Amino acid sequence: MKKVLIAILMLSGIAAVAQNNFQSPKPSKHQLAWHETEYYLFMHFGPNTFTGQEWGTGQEPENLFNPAELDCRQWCNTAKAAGAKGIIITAKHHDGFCLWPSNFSKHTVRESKWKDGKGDVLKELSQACREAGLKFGVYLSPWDRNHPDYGTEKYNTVFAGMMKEIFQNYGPIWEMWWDGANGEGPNGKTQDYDWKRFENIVKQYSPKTVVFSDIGPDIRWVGNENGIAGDPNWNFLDIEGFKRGLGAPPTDTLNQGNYRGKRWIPAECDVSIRPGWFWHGKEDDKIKTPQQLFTIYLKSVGRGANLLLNVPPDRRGLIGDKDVAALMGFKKLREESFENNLMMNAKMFYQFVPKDITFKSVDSNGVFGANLQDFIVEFPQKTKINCIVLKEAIQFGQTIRKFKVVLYKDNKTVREINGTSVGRKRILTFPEENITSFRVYLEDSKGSDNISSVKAYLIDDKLVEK
Ligand code: FUL
Repeated sequence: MKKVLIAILMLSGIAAVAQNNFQSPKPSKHQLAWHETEYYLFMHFGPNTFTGQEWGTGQEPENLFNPAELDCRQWCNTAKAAGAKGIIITAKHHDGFCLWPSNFSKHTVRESKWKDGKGDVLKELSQACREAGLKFGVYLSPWDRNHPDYGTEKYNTVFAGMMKEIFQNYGPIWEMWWDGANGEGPNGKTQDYDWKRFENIVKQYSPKTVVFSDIGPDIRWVGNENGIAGDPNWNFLDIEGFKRGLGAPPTDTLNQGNYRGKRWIPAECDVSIRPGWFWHGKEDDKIKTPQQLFTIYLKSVGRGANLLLNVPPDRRGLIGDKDVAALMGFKKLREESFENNLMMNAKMFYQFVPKDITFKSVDSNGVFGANLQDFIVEFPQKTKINCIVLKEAIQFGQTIRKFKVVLYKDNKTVREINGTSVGRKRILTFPEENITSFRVYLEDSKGSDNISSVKAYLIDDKLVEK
């Protein structure tokens, strides 16, 4: 019954709007689940935490690493309370130091005096994440400034072996992060990575893991480290002829994706809560404010991407109070902004043929699962709004290319907003208007496009992007 209804809606939609002939790629099951995680934390932690550097040379003595109060439960409690869905940890940064006692390296926690060489950050964090119901992800830098085999074919076996250890001993691994930075190793040589082999290891040992890199295969870098997705932001990328690292697509392509790209490789926005990726005491007073984080949220999640926010543990092995306070303030702003959906008392009308202005009321609570391409929302009385949140049913692909929102006050247009991509979530903000109704319609459609949800809010004026 429901299927028939949707089919009728889809057919009617074809007549209503201009058509494009784009056959959208679709997300895999694991990518779709990844989209729903929306916001999660990054943690840069290692010798740099103790030296004050951002890129360690790989020559740092292992004993430097000694986080005497390390408590991964505190990290997880913080992430949970912040509303983040998971944690991705730098298991090995460019300095080559492994936060687990890898059999493929002599530069690890085992060689440090921390817990007399018996400590294992990946073990503690993977367990704490499991207990807290958080996803657990691993950043593993291919570039290694310490490993003696770096720059030779042997290093590919080292990297593959490290991945296997991680999958087998600390899984399930939700996301694997391959950094694109790639310089010289300790002997001045660069490495020719065997990416095919690395990809096969994921397929063989952890097929549910989603892999991030400049070119996926599952998730792409957004092209900047400011947490800002493109507008538009297409979930597609063409990767033929491109490589990870130096051969990556141009950053503006990564930022916006390819309009008619052949693969579903959505963007993840990585950004740090502090100027640096690692904890540095001198940056304790440079932590982003809740309001700055909210603006980043609007420009990442609000443009259909995911937000990976870096919150680095300090030398004690704890997340500092000031970072925690900023995270909680950010959570509060999200809650306050989106707790009161003004659509709850509104009436929805949809129309399929623009010339035939006969509307039918379909729903009164403003949230719906049907395919919609053109509809009007009517409030019972004048209502102040400055934010509309649209969602596209991305399990069927991303086909909305162009849309328009028109705000009316007593049948007079007071504002028009033109948009392009919607994707998983599109948060539109605009100066506050006191309106009686608004219309949303797609101007370039394949007929199977669908907005799966619409919500309207009045958020704090200070937070609105004008
Ligand atoms: C970059 C690295 O060089 C930075 O140190 C940091 O890890 C960032 C997330 O990725 O490529």
